Amino acid sequence: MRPTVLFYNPISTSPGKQRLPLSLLAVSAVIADDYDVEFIDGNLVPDPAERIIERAKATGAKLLACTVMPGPQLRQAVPACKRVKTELPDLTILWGGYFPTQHDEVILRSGIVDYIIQGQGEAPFRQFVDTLHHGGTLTDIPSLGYNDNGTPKVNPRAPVVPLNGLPWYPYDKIDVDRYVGRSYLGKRVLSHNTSFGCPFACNFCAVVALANRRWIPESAERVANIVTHLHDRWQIDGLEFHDMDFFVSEARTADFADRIAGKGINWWALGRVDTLMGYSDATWDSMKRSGAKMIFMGAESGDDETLKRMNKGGRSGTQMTLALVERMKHYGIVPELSFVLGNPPDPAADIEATIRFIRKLKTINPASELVLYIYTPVPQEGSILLDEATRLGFRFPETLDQWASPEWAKFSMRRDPSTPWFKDTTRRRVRNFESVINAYYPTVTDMRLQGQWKRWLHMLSGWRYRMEYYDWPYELKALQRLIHYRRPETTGF
Ligand code: B12
Ligand code: SF4
Repeated sequence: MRPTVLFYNPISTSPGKQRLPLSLLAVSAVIADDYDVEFIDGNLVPDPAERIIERAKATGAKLLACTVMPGPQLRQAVPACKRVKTELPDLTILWGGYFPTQHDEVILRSGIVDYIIQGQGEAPFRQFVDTLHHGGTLTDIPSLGYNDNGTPKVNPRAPVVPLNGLPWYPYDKIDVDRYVGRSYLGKRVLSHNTSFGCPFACNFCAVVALANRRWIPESAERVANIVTHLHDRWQIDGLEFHDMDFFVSEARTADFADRIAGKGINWWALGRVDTLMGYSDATWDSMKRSGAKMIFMGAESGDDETLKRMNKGGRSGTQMTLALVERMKHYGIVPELSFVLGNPPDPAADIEATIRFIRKLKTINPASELVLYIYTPVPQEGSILLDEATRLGFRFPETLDQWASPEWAKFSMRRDPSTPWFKDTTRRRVRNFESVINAYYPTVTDMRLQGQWKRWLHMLSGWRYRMEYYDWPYELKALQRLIHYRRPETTGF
C-alpha cells in the first residue's frame, strides 16, 4: 500500500471566493506518483482540525504538510495544528510558504510544528517525504528548519529548480469545480502560477525572502498547454495568474499571448510598471487580442523619494506610472494599482503626496483600480524601512499565539496595523479618501454595480472630490454598504 500524505490549506478568503490551493498543488505534484495525496482545505470544511485527525487516523498518514501566509491563514493554522499535535503527537507537522520563510524561529520554538521548509518547495519537499518514509537524516535536507534540542536551526537553501521539468499540478486529486469562480474576468474563472519569484528587492515585500531575487519561469508553450487543459476540461473563460511578476520576459508574454488568442479566455496578472512600459506596441496588441483584461502593478507611492527609500528599483517612477495608465487606456486594459502608504518616519506626508498623485492618475485614466495598503514591515536584511521601524519601537511577535491574535492578523492584512508611527488619524484619512474616490470613480469591474447606482455615487461624492474634502464621509459609506459593491481592496492580495 502507498503511504498517504495529508495537505492542509488554511482558510484564506471568504466563502465562495476560494482560489485553487496552488502552493500545495505545486509541492504535492512532485510526490503524487509515489504517494497518495489528500487535501483538506479550510476554505471548504468548517472544522479542518477534526477532518485532519479523522483522515490521519483512517489512512495512517505520517505527515501533515501545511502552507501558511501571515493573516487569517495563520490565525486558523495555529489553533488547528495545535489541536492536531495534541491529539496525534506522532503525526509530523511541516509548514512551508511565506510565513515560515520569514519567521522560522517563532515557529520552531512553538512546540506545534516539527519542521519548516523555506523558499521554493518542490525539491526539498520530495527529499523530506522520501526520508521520512524510507529513512535517512532529515536534518541534512537543504532549506529545512528544525529544532535542535531547543535551538532552532535552518539549513542553507536548496538550489532553485526550473519549473519546466516539474510535473503538472495533480488536478485530479481535488474537486476543481469547487474552485471555479465568477468575476469580472468571466463566469468560470480559475487560477494558475507560471513563475517563481521576482528579480527585484523592494524592501516592503515578502517575495524577496522567498526567492532571493531569482525569477524562474515556465515556458510559454507549457503555460499555453496548461491553460488549454483548464479550458478544455473545466470550460474556463477567465484566468488569474498569481505569479508575483508574470511579465519579466517580454518574449515569453508575446509567445504565450499568441498561443492562447482566440480561446475566449480573459486574463489578469501581476507585473511592474517599468517592465510593461518597456513592452513594444506589438506585444501590447498581442496581449489585448489574447484576452488580457486587467493588470495589477505596484505603483506604491506618489512620491519619487519614497519610491527610492522603498528600493523599488528598475526605472519605475511616478511619471512612468502616469504614462503607463495612459497607454493602457488606449488598449482598454484596466490598470489595477496598489499603493503602500504610511511609511515611517513621516506617514502623513507620504499619504498626502500619494493622494495628490492618485487624483492626477484618475484624471488620465478613470478606469484605473486602486488598492491602498498600509506599510507593515517584513524581515529583510538591509531594509532601511525595517531599520526605521525598529528604531521607532516596532517588534515582531515572539509567540505563534500572538501572531494568531486579531491585532496581528489585522497587521498582516495591511489595512489597519497598530504600528508605532501610524496614528489613528492617518488611518482615518486614508480610509476616508478611499471612500470618496471609490464613490466618485466607482470601479469598472463590478458586475453588480449598474448605471443608476454609479451615477448616484458619483453625484453624491462630487462636491467632496472637487473641494478635496474627505472627512466624515458617512453618507458615502452608508450608500456603499447598502450597495455592497465590489471595491478592489476586497480582492484579497
Ligand atoms: C493566491 C494568493 C492569495 C489567495 C489565497 C491563496 C490560498 N492559498 O488559498 C488570496 C487571494 C485569497 C490571498 C489572500 C491574501 N493574501 Co495572498 N497571495 C497570493 C499570491 C498572489 C500567490 C500565492 C500562490 O499561490 N503562489 C503560487 C505558489 C505555487 O507559489 P508559493 O505560494 O510561493 O509556493 C511555493 C513556496 O512558497 C513553497 N511553499 C508554499 N507552501 C508550501 C507548503 C509546504 C508544505 C512546502 C514544503 C512548501 C511550500 O513551495 C511552493 C512551490 O515552490 C501571493 C503572491 C505570490 N505571487 O506569491 C500573495 C501573498 C502570499 N499574499 C499576501 C497577503 C498579505 C495576503 C492577504 C493578507 C491580503 C492582504 N490584505 O494583503 C490575504 C489574506 C490571506 C489569508 N487569509 O491569510 C502576501 C504575503 C505577505 C507576507 N508578509 O508574507 C503575498 C506574498 C502578496 C504580497 N506580495 O505581499 N492571497
Ligand atoms: S517588484 Fe513587486 S514582487 Fe518584486 S520585490 Fe518589488 S514589490 Fe515584490
